[in-house]
This record gives sequence, C-alpha cells and structure tokens, in this order.
Amino acid sequence: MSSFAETIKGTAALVETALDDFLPTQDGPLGRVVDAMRWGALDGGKRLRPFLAIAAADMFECPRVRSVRVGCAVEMIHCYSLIHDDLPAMDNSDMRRGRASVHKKFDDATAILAGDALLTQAFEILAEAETHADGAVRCELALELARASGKAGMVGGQMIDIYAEQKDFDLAGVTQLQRLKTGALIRFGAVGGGIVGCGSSDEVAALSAYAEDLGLAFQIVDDILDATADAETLGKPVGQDTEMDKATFIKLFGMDGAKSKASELVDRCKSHLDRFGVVAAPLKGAADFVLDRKS
Ligand code: GRG
Repeated sequence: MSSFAETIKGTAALVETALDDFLPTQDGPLGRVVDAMRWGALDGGKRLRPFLAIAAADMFECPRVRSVRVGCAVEMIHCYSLIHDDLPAMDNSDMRRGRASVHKKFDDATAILAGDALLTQAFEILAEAETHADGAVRCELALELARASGKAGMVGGQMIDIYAEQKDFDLAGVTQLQRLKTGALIRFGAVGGGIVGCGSSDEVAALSAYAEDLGLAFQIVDDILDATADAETLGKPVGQDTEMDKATFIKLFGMDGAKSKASELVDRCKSHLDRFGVVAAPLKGAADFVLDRKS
C-alpha cells in the first residue's frame, strides 16, 4: 500500500470512530432513523473530505480532536447528499458504497429523514464548544459549511444538474455546475481545516485555490470512472451519465482530453500549496490520489 493510502486510511479510522460516537444506537421509533443514519454514514467511502480538513488543520498544528469534528461535519453533509441523491425522485439508485442504498434498506421516508438529520447534526457538531474555544471560529465554520451545502453550493449544483440532463452545457456551464455540486464540499474540507487551524486569510485563500482545482479534477475523474469502471469496483451503478446524456467533461473534451485536463488541474492545485513547504505533503498526496483513484 502506498504511503498516502496508509495516511488516508489512518484519518478515515479516526473519522469512523468519531461518527460512531456521534450516532449511538437507540431503542424505540427514534432508533430507526439512527439506524438509517448509521447505514448511510458508517463503514464506507474514501473519507476524502474529512481527510482534507484534517490534513489542512495539521499544517497549523491544530489538535486532531478539533479537526476530526470538522471532518465529521463535512462527511455528514456528504452522506446526506448521497442518501438523497439515491432516492427515486433523484438518481433512483439501489446501490451505494457497495451495498443497498438507504431507501432500499429502509424506505423513502426514513431515507429522507436520515439525510435531514445528518444535515442538521453537522451544524450541531460545528456549533459545539469542543470544535473550537473561540465562538467566532465556530461561527465562520458554520457559515462556510452552510454556503458550501446550500443553494449557493451543493444543492444549487444538484438543481442545475437535474435540468442539465435536458440541456447542452458549454465548458463554462459544466465547470460552474460541478464547482457547486461536487467542488463546494471538497473546498470546504480544505478551507474548514484552515479555519479551525486558525490559518491567516492568505493561507486559507491558498487552501481554497488548491481545493477548487482539486474539486474539478475529482469530478473529471468521476466522469471518467462512470464511463470506464465496473459497478463492483465503484460500489454504485455505472454508465448513468451517458445513459441520461448528462453534461460531462468527457462530452466536452473527449476521453483523452478529459484525462489530460484532470492531470493539468492536479499539477496546478499542488502549486497553490508551495508556500507551505513540506507540511503540505499530505494534501499534495491527496491530489495524486484523486487523479489515480479507481473508485
Ligand atoms: C441531494 C442535495 C443533494 C445533492 C447531491 C453529491 C451529489 C449531490 C450527488 C452525488 C452524485 C454523484 C455521484 C456525484 C459525483 C461526485 C461525487 C460526489 C461522488 C461521490 O463522492 P466520493 O467518490 O464518495 O467521495 P465516497 O463514497 O468515497 O464518499
């Protein structure tokens, strides 16, 4: 296993333990929604967004107890989005992370509620004093996560995407759509780590520039995997973009063009971190990981 694979496995284990603690099982009717939250959030995924939060915060010697909480908050938002995206009213997907999607395992109403509860708990975690002693830092984290998740971020991107299925998008349109739908939460991972680590505004801006390029590279690779990988490796259905004639980077650049664009973006995203020196190595490793990922 590469040293980066070991590193992300280590932070993923911290996130897994913390998520498990945040979601204790319960008896009675409430237990059902908690079980669904656990099914949607535990034991799966690459945990890339929390990795970015933890690795960015590490550069400022931020205690892990704080950065893991920021990582859990962004992962909860990500998991809620996957649960809702899989619903029949959206992508109608039966499989996620190699197993039944939440509405298949439970039912649609439970999946909607589990997603809603993960979304709200993310902000509860950020607002709690354990995340940072300074209320202004907690407030900035909540503000950034709200902007990344809502209509100016992921939800807005998803809305555009639903309509993009019927429209031809040019490069600017696809870039804007993906910047919102996928990029905003990836950006929050890195920026959230910088904020909880009390980086300067210039340092947080460099993290933001890094993550914006990384987010686009991530999406291009996602498009490539949807067209080339098999469902078992990916843990979800494949070929849906072509089937639905979605606006993708492959449609715009062709397969080879998309691969070189992703590689260009990864080179550029790493260059935004040069100012930090050797402590940025894990974040640079994440960029190579995004380019080389197979799932
Ligand atoms: C429902 C509000 C709402 C938004 C949904 C994220 C999203 C928006 C939809 C998911 C559809 C999708 C497959 C988007 C492509 C990029 C993406 C977010 C892939 C999944 O992220 P990974 O690869 O997943 O980080 P893991 O399972 O590793 O966490």
